[in-house]
Amino acid sequence: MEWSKEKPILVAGAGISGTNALRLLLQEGYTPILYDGNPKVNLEKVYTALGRRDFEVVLGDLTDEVIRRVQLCAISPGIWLDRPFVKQLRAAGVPILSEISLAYHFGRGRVAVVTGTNGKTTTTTLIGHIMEAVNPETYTVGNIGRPYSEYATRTTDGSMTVIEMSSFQLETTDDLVPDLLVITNIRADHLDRHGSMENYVALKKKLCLRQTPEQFTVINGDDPWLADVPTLTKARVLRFSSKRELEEGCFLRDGEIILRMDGREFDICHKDQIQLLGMHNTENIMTGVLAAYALGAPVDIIRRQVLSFTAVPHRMEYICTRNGVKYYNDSKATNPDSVIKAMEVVTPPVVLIAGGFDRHADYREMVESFRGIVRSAVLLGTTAPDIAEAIARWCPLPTTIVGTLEEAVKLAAGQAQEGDTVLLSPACASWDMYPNFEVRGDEFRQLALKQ
Ligand code: UMA
Ligand code: ADP
Repeated sequence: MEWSKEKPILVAGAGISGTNALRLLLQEGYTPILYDGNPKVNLEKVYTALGRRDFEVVLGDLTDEVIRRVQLCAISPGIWLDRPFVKQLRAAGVPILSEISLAYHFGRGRVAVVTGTNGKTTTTTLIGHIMEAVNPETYTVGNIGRPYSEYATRTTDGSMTVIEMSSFQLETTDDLVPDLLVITNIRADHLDRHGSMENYVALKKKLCLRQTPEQFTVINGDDPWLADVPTLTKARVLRFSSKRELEEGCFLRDGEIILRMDGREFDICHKDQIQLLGMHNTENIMTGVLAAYALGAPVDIIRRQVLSFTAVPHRMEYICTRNGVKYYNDSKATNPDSVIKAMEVVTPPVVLIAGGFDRHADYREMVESFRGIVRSAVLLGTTAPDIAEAIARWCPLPTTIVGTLEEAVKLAAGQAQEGDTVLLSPACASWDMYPNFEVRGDEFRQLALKQ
């Protein structure tokens, strides 16, 4: 589809997606209008990032006059599609596309998309880490915190773009057909926004529907939610499994990560040689191995890059040891399932700091995983009372509710005994108290270092 350079393009959201979408459109000679629902949004930040202020800005409510003028809207992922202005744009026939779709319009070269509920960032980063060693023109972008729009015009026919995509971004991405799609796993998440598990699962799978036979979809072969993927896509489906040997794909044999493809078998390394903790990370490594192989990476480079790959910040990130107590930052654990994973790898006893933005999750399974591991819990944020109630009901242990992360770390440091671990693994998004999980994790890191 051709877009007019004269008719305005609405960029909704003045965060990092919107700012970079705006930059891209201005660079390419289009006429963007920046819109943000928050009348007090910090525009200076946008102006400084772009080094210019010669574009129209609308804050607060979007008027009919603006709606009539625009040809399309590039929307930031944090904006829910049930917002009145989105409905008004749709009623006026204005196409709504994600910032990812906008960038894809300008991007070139091959594209790999990584989605799924958990492990997206780790897997995306690993695929990027392997592919960089094969092709210096590799870009790792998307929900990982680096908007695709910032890099799209740097890509060439020879480049490789690895995009982490959230369900929010997938909602308004219809035109992107990835050369390789990864779906790491599916668990209930973001159901407040997507309404039902069916809607959420359909979003995670939607990009495989238009793939062609020379393309690839990599899936978790043990995930029942993904069992129908081969019937949905024409792409070649590759599986990984941490539970059983596969005829083709990537799996574990006596702790060795085995890649079995095209009639050959490669021993990548032993799982204990990986510098990341836990079976879920072994799965992430297997996903990355399979994806990189499908993208044409030689096995010796895959092996070398897997062995040199280290933890991503905010994901079971070791911070320091103070008075014999180890501090770990798992701020990116924004749902109960991620906390269960943390319980599998952490060294007990644990003083757990949890709680945050309310997405009406069910905490029962999570608090049951605390048994024998968590010494005490320090809770904060909107969900603190709900988690406290779940603990009292399913796994009684000393629990305190506090108002700030500073109080939480101080209290946790006081409760921890030598040899314990203080772990921030919130089970919730940060948005009730912080702009994002990185700010929350960075604050935790600072506080831990002060103990
Ligand atoms: N806004 C409105 N109206 C609304 C909601 C928001 O105008 O109804 C405005 C806000 O006032 C604000 C702007 O939109 O100025 C923020 O946009 P945004 O929330 O989309 O944030 P960005 O800074 O653009 O960051 C987004 C992703 N954020 C979300 O999906 C909430 C980042 O993922 C992503 O890294 C970034 O784009 C680059 O692609 C964060 C995230 O939490 C890390 N993702 C979720 C997750 O991983 O679970 C999905
Ligand atoms: P995402 O980007 O999908 O949120 P990350 O790679 O950032 O995933 O990891 C976030 C958290 O999710 C980790 O701290 C860990 O607790 C959990 N996690 C990571 N990989 C997996 C996996 N393969 N299966 C289940 N949980 C995982």
